[in-house]
Amino acid sequence: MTRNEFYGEVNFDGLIGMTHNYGGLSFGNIASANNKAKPASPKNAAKQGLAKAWHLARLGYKQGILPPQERPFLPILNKLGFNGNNQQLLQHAAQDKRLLANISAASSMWAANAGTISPKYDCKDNKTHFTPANLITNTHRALEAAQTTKMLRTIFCDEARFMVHDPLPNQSLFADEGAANFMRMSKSHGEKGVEIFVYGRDGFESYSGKFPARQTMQSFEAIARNHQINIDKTIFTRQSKQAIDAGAFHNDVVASANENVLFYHEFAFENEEALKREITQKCDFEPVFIRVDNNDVPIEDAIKSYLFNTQILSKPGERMTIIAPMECYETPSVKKFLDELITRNTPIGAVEYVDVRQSMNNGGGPACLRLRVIMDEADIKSIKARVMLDEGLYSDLVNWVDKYYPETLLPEDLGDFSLLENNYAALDELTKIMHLGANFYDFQK
Ligand code: SUG
Repeated sequence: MTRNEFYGEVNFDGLIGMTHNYGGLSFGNIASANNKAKPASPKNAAKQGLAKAWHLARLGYKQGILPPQERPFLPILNKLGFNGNNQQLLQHAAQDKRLLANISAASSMWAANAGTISPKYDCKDNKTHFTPANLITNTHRALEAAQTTKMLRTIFCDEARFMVHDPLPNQSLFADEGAANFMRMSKSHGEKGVEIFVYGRDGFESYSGKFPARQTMQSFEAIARNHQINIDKTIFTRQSKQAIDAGAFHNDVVASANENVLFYHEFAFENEEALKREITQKCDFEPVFIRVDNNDVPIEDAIKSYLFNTQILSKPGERMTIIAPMECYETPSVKKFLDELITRNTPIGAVEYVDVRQSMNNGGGPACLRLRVIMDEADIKSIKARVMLDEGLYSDLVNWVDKYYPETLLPEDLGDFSLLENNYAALDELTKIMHLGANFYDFQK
């Protein structure tokens, strides 16, 4: 690799699907519960997501896009004993609004939950390993795993470079939510790193909390083994129950890492000091800990604003930039913290605010919307699908959204057969725009 070739982080954002709505489906996710049944705007949602991705691409960061899934997802209904043509199947599902909502969620937009990824620099066989998340804690999310696996294998198709595993077994012991509970620290992205797996519960214990702990220790141990990463450079640490009970259903709601920086709320981990010691011992560089005290930013403000669901981005020769949702700008304690942070002597030197409100209202911030993959130029060139965001793809996708997406959507609209037909037509066209091949979606078979 020559020095002027790119190697570093590529952010793949989930393109928001046209059934985006507020279903109130995620127990323990406060925004999802608070916005249940409010009108959503799929068109605005998709455009906000694309605008965020395009903004980052224009700032000079490598940016990719991941296609949405087909929803409402009818194939599951056959397995549940319903019969008939598509229209009849949808009518059956519409008899039970809860079932309809679960098979209709556009939740694959939150690409941080697509899977856990170990960059090749950490893996024995020098391949980048992916484990798609089984997402079994929530029905609407568990439906994503099969298509996510297919999508990752379609995009990261070069088997000499990428290894896409099957999701872990669908058992509570192996409950897995992917990169939302994973952090990696390294001197720079394109070097060996320390992988930090943050679990919410030990799957063999009985867990009782106000809200579910979605990730088990056993799932992450299995992933670390499958990815063949060096155990001396691996850390397993427990998310605090206090954080989960406050609404941090994923670790990326209270902590985030980028290269040598760990940015976290003081209540994020069960044992902060032990974690810091282990990081210091396992990193072959000086880690920087940016701890946010509850006195400065109460955990409720952190969760409401998604201060830690910001994207911390690196560019060679520059201080890091934080991409924060507008809600951080509007939450006084958080705005004050960020204003001060960039004046302090830390690697973070700038903040940019983006509007992803439609997603935020379902508990998905800027960092939830993206899957981080460390790649070099040759890895990127090996991708055959048209997923790397440039001006041409951005404008094709915006036009596509304008052509098909509804302005507003309520949960009760999901049973409308014309919405399903429109979605199939849209996704059919999308597979051509993004060069995803024939039969990418079940309905195309
Ligand atoms: O799994 N919300 C998602 C939000 C995921 C956020 N991702 C990360 N933190 N990385 C979830 O709870 C709500 C859907 C609804 O209620 O309609 C939802 O699935």
